[in-house]
Amino acid sequence: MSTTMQPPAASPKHSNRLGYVTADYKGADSTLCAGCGHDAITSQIIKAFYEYGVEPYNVAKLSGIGCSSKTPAYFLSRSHGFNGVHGRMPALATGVLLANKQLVSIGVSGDGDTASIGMGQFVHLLRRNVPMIYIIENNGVYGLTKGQFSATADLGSKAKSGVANDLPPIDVCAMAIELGCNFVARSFAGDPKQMVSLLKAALGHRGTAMFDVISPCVTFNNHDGSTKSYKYAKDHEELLHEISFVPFFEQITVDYAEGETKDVELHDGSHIRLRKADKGYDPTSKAEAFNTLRQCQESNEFLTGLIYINEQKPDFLSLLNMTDDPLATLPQERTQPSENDLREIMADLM
Ligand SMILES: Cc1ncc(C[n+]2csc(CCOP(=O)(O)OP(=O)(O)O)c2C)c(N)n1
Ligand code: SF4
Repeated sequence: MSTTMQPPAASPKHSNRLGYVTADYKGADSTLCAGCGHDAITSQIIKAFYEYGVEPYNVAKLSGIGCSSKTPAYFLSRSHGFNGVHGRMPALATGVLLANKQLVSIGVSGDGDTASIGMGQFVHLLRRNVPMIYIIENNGVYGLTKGQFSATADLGSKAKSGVANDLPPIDVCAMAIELGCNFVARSFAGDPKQMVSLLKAALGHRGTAMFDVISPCVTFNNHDGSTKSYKYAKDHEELLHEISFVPFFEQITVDYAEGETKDVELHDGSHIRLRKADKGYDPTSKAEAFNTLRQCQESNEFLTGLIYINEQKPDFLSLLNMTDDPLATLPQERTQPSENDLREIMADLM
């Protein structure tokens, strides 16, 4: 991964540890509505990848269909990208990582793309623990097709037209934990500090890092009856902890009083440091994660922060016991059986 690379000899003054400037992490100009939460998320992705020091050309950006799925065009223009079919990004991401496990992979999806049309693919991505960051830009509606309710819309929440949603929501965080996902976080597009820390921690995690971000659709879902509006999110956020991220290439020092913080060491040796907000929440306990999510659902609050983490479970690529060299870099003689071997196989079948 990029983290072993040395900075170029002459780095500009404001550059990261690899010698890149923020502009190296930007993409095309956004064509989304002014004020869309998705654009705020794009800015935090740019910041997190810059601060963590990821080699831009070593990144694979993947998405499906929707306003959210357009956003990979707006960050990291020097990386690889594939905008797939609606809801089918997990299969693409799995293929990409099987071919080249050295790539840092980030998928951006919508709540419709993930929890409605793409649900079947999403659950298998989590179950397999495919090593990637998977962001759901969750606005409770299908923004691109003009604001119909998605499967994450809360019961009773209202559409712009005033119609109330009469179906219960799917909580993607609870579902992800249930399916064995080992990094489950939730944030709000209007909280850049929390988002950047969580994204950097996700970069240090090996396995699927599932990140649900409430991202208000200012055109179709930002009114009084909506539970995914900026105002509702600001008024009903239940913050689990304050978060800071300590990269592995810096010396780790503890600057909080004992008993007030929880340090979680990630696979690359970096730390995510959780400073207790109003409760001593333990993100390594599955039972606590479920209970807290359920309590928040009952009180119509939404939890933000690192909801669940487990650094022990092997990811999909380790389980497959693949070659050290990425498949994409192997010469033909290592990927294709010889003519003799093929003849023997054919003879066995006769
Ligand atoms: C197979 C298929 N069915 C339906 C559509 C129409 N469609 C395009 S985007 C979209 C919804 C996207 O919603 P979401 O994933 O929530 O993203 P948002 O636009 O809200 O960011 C739908 C239904 C499509 N493109 N392809
Ligand atoms: S329709 Fe909604 S989700 Fe799509 S760009 Fe506009 S504000 Fe964003």
